Amino acid sequence: MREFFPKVKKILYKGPKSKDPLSFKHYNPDEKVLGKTMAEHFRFSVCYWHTFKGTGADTFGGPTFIREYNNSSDPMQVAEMTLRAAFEFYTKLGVGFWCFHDRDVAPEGRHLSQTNANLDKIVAMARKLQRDTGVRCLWGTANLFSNRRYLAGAATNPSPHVFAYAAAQVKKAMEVTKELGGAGYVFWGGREGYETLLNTDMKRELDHLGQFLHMAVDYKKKIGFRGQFYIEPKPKEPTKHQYDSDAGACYAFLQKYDLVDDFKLNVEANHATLAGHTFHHELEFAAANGILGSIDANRGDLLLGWDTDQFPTDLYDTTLAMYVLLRYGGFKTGGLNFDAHVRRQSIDPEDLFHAHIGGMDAFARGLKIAANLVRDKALSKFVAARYKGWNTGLGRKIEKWQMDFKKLEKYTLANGEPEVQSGRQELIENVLNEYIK
Ligand code: XUL
Ligand code: CO
Repeated sequence: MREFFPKVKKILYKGPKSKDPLSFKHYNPDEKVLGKTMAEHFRFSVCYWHTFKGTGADTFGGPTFIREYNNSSDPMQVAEMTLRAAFEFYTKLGVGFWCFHDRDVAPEGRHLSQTNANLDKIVAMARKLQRDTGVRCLWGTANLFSNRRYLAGAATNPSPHVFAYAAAQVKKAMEVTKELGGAGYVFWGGREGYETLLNTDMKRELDHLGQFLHMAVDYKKKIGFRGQFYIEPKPKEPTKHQYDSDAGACYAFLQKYDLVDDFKLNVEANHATLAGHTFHHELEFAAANGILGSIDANRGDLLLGWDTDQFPTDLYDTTLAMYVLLRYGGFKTGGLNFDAHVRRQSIDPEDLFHAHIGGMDAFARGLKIAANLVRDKALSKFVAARYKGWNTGLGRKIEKWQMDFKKLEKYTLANGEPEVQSGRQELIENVLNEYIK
């Protein structure tokens, strides 16, 4: 079998002292942390679009990466070689999952039926590769944003014909995700938003999006696809404003359109910061409302205002993400998908390995630190102390709905001025720093 990454052997855990850049220093898949192995905690996934279809191109210049698997003028041959390279990569890296868009894996044909036939051919190959390697599909999705027809959105397009095309595409993408045993299916509203309100009927567009997602739920039931549906919040880019702007907006949308039982969120780090939130905030909001499903792991650049999708290396971010996950019981259907790409100058195939190894090690360190925080109640004891008034007396009565405004006024008149307490922010930040090692 032809190898596409001949310089790289299986990546092994060699411990923190290892000087081998192609080894894990912290991610040890079989090591147990709080009762589960690291592999079970993370359910790491590699994304197809950035890792195998990324070219290094940016707005100012064309491709910089030269890949062996791209070396053919026949798009289907490229698709087949790329798929083989991808499964070689997953196996050598030792991840259990992969994620894809329909158009990442197979090229579009002249019309939809040709496109679907291309997809079927590649999906049959992928099924076999999954069986041979044991690598599974975390989620599939449809690319409803690259083709010219989607310039004004897909489900929120002013044209019902485009809405129909998008439905046909999602129908097929769901079918192939089911065929691959996908644990989930993602809806990222790539262009579901607007460039200017001056030409936009916002209410109608939102209603159409709600209707589209209901049709997807109906079809899911019809074909017996058991994967979890996710919405992936992102506030802008490519459009000026996207309707799924953050976890809060998604939750309100799902509730309004009666979709909350059928969807969870796929929270992405760089999308959180674009929305003016921390990754921690978006995860905590989603988890607290019971809709945290999966994670797209990456990182932005504080000095740049766009979605740079860099590999995660920040230990505060990975620690706090794992701290949320641990406290809310971890992934069920979801996993940690690296929706991240190497920089334009990182042109060697080995750079793809360095990037993923770094991300996996950063999360492994984050997990261990978060487990120590949980075990020692290092942060939660401050939170518990801060809210202890709600466990007895007045607080307990309020939470049990035994009080109303009149009774609260009576209490206040009888008890005078409330005591105030320190929030201890600096102390708690110091405690967190003691754990980050
Ligand atoms: C875009 C993005 C997507 C989704 C899948 O910013 O994150 O790649 O994850 O469509
Ligand atoms: Co993403």
